[in-house]
Amino acid sequence: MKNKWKVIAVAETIVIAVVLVFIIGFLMGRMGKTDKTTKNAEVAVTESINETKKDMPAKQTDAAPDSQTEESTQTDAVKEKETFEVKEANGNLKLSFELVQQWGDETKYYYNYSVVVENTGDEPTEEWAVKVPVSEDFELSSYWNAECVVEDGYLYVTPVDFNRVVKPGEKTDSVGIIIACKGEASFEGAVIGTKAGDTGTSGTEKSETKQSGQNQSKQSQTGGNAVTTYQGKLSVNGTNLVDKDNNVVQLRGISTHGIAWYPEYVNYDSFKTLRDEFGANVIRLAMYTGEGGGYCAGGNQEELKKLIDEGVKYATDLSMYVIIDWHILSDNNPNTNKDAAKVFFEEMSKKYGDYDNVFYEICNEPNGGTTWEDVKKYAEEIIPVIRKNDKDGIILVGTPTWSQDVDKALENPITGYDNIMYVLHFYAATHKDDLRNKMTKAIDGGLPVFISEFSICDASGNGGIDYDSASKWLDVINQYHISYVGWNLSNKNESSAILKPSCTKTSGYTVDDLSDTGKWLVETFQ
Ligand code: IDC
Repeated sequence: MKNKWKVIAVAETIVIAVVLVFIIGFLMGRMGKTDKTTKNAEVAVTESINETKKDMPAKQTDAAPDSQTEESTQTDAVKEKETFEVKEANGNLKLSFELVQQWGDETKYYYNYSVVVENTGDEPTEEWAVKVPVSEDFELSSYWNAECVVEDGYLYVTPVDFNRVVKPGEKTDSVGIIIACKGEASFEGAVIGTKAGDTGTSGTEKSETKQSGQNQSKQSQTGGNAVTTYQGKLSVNGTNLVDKDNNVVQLRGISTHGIAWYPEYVNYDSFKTLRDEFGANVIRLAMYTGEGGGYCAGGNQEELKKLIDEGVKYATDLSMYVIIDWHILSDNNPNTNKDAAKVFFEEMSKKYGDYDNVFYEICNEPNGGTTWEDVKKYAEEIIPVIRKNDKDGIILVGTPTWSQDVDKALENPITGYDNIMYVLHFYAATHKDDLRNKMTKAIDGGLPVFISEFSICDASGNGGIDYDSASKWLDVINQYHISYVGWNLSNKNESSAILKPSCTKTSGYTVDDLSDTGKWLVETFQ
């Protein structure tokens, strides 16, 4: 019996062993098969990459060597870099596009490039912006570590926070783009500029860009992003402010308080801080005419003009736009001090007729029953005075009811002159849908509108902030690329002042020094 059980036990062990061998064999077979399939897939990928590479235009990375193993294909593609270099701009910025990888078929090629901005100078670069003319079939597939937008035939690359400052000898950190196009990727004509006002002349490419004619701005362009760096001389095209290549430009900045009352903020470092720390590209120099201490109300005219001259100089040195604001208010009607205005603007335009960055705002806020016809009559006397010396500088014309009645200007605009814009002012806690709609209707009707003053509190310049209304205004402003200037640069104890009352600095402001209005405002510049 004992032996019988032994035999059965041995037989059982054999059966189990056979079954196990079978199972293991089966599994091994499966694994081998899987392995083979993967290998085939890899070969297919490799072939398709090699195939693609063979079809690539000559300028692109050469086909991988035939001997290349499957495993190394992708990595080698990464290693092979083709670099498009843009000549140095601004004396210290070098831009290059380094090919990281490419793939695609006959219909479309994808290219992954690193966008490398290198600072070869001694000063940190505080801002940079890249602009590349692109072909019609160009598509931006994805991007990272920078903001990218394609508009009117150009790809714009601007830094996100951690890439804004490029220290001497350093490069941007991992900015990447994936683009798609039908044939060869090209960065011909790419330019790099800085917020400091370098317009990015990078050798011959710039003039090619200009002649390409790809970038005609539409009459009333909305959506997308406008250029917000310094772009040299501007003009009015349809309802837009544009640069010499017809790119739509949006100015974003801050108005001084009355310079008679707060002259201390008109200094180089102050404007530099607004530009570098907060991203402003325009400063408005508000010179009250009617209020006590104002230009036509007992103010020291020579002192006030000296302040304007200094302000213009600082802004110019900093490549910022600057608005000379004849700040009528309690004097209601611009015709009240028309003669003084003529003399003033004659003098200003003589001095600044050749400047690219100076705007003339000829009447801040007509009010007190002043009609558009009154304003127009005044404007038609002041504009020729300016035009005698400054053929094409931008002139901002205020509108009745504290610069709200742009509809009246649309009904009967000033004719016979270029580069005229009409002013709208708003205070978000007071002015809401009605004024917003009035403004968009006027723009849609063809009126170029400039917001040379606004705040997010009520129309007294004080009171509570209405963030909800403010954000609705901002949406419309950006949609229509309207230039906007926030009231006011001072530490006065009122909600519209951008500095806290406790801040006694007159430059070097930080976010902590800003009032709630100031914080909101500079946030919109970023
Ligand atoms: C306000 C100032 C305030 C000053 C007053 C003088 O914020 O400190 O005492 O002017 O009248 C405007 C004017 C602008 C006003 C501002 C706020 O253009 O001069 O500034 N405001 O009231 N229009 C609508 C509002």
